[in-house]
Amino acid sequence: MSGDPGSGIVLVSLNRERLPSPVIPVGLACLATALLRAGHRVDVVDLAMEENHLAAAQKVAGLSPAAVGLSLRNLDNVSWPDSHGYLPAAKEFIGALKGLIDTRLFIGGPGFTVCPGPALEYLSLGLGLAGEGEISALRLVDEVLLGTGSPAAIPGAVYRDGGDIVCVPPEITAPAGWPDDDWPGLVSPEARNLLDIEAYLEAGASFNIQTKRGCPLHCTYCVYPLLEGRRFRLRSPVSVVDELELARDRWGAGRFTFVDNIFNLPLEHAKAVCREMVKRKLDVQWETYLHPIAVDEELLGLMLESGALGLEFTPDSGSSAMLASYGKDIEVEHLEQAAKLCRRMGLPFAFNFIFGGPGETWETVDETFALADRLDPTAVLAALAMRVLPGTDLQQRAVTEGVIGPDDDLLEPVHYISPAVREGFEEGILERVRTRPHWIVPGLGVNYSPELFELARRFNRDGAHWRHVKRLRSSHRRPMGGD
Ligand code: B12
Ligand code: SF4
Repeated sequence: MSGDPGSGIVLVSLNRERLPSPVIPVGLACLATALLRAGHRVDVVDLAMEENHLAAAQKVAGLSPAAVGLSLRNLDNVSWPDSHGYLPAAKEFIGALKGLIDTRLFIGGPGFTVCPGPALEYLSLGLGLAGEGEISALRLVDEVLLGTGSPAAIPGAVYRDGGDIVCVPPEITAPAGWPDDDWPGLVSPEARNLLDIEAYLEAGASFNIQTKRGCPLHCTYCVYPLLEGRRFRLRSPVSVVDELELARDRWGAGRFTFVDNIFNLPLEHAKAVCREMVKRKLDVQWETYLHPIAVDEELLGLMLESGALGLEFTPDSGSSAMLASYGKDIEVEHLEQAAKLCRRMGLPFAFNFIFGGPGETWETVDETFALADRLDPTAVLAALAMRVLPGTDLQQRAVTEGVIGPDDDLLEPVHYISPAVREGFEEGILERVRTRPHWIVPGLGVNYSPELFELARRFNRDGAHWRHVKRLRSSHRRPMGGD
């Protein structure tokens, strides 16, 4: 073991994934904001920027931290059939780090929050924090890691008690002493400065900003409301656009993603953010996800005026029966209206579909294809099978149908595929997309590969490759995967 216990906290971003694009570790930066505001010294080691695990572990050890916070964004790529997990690499890094320092480690982040107990166990760690980091992590650092308190009093704490792992339920509260405008989601410039933003932008990342947290809807497979709560908590449009303007001025960021669960709910808040951007005449481009239920001409007009490049809808299906089965609160008519409006206003748009969830049959698959043909989006992004995640209705359904046992911890990816389409599933979808050049199927490698992303970056430095897929496909030798 080496190194004096210093007074600083080192935050480590474990994420090395570069597809569909590298992602600036904004969650870690939120945490850094809170720690810096409370007077802690904070350093960041970002594994996406490091050659290998050992070099990164040595870098952390060299900083002699008082405590090390690990940010686990992704468990796996939620993709089928080409599923791959990120936990083995994280475990390897943690093993290397433990060999170099005896400082206490704690872990958090969305990947951890989805499966806290099993992840703690698998990674052989003793302390974690599920849920939002700003408040609880600060308490964990001050009271437990640098003090003598017990994690039992800290919302979201996950710790070992004898042979058991205890999970204290997370709580959602605003940090004391923060201006209302900054909560939730603010990342201070000092915190972003700890990251190599230039390198991310150079590698094709978009600058990520949150305008709110929460989602009150109940889609059957989705963990977002479990991660962010079911109540919308809105950040002031002025604060959002201040962060955006600063990013443009300080780092030359020109392309942004609003990383809300859904940008346009509540509709008036989305419009207010756009209006603030228009008012400041920011020459920026941006992208986001929209719910088809809350799209009107005024919103699309403001989006265009403020620099939106295009928008993605996530209806998950184009079949009425499947929309109901997925708990989507959407009718086919909402998709029709949204598509019509986008086309009239000249905004590129994509639909995201998930095939194979509960109730899917080849008939409902064909209804979705027929609707997409009729509405003719710029692109379609299709996933096959649904990753079963803890705490969702889908988990219950999978237990009832015997796909998983009631005690399956779901750390290893399990994907639900409706029995009616299971046989010949990949072939059936491949056959249907073969004649549709604007369909992207990541799990089957259709119009989705590092080479294609590289091409998109080289020729169109303005964002998501789906907007260019038709053109890229025709200029690329092997556009269709899975063959
Ligand atoms: C927007 C988004 C994207 C965008 C990102 C765009 C961009 N430029 O940033 C896109 C579409 C590119 C994307 C891609 C992917 N994503 Co995504 N994404 C999200 C989403 C909706 C928001 C993420 C976000 O930025 N949140 C805002 C920040 C502030 O919150 P946060 O990261 O959770 O951080 C907070 C806490 O977690 C905590 N915290 C964070 N770190 C730490 C560390 C410590 C020590 C502590 C104590 C606390 C803590 O404090 C933070 C502040 O409160 C989430 C779902 C969700 N609602 O969280 C999924 C999510 C994070 N994505 C997920 C996945 C899997 C992926 C992909 C692998 C999917 C794929 N195959 O393409 C890729 C990976 C990309 C990559 N390079 O890593 C999963 C991860 C969990 C899992 N199931 O494994 C999620 C949760 C969705 C899901 N389906 O379950 N994603
Ligand atoms: S899929 Fe979207 S709308 Fe549905 S619960 Fe999840 S975040 Fe909310």
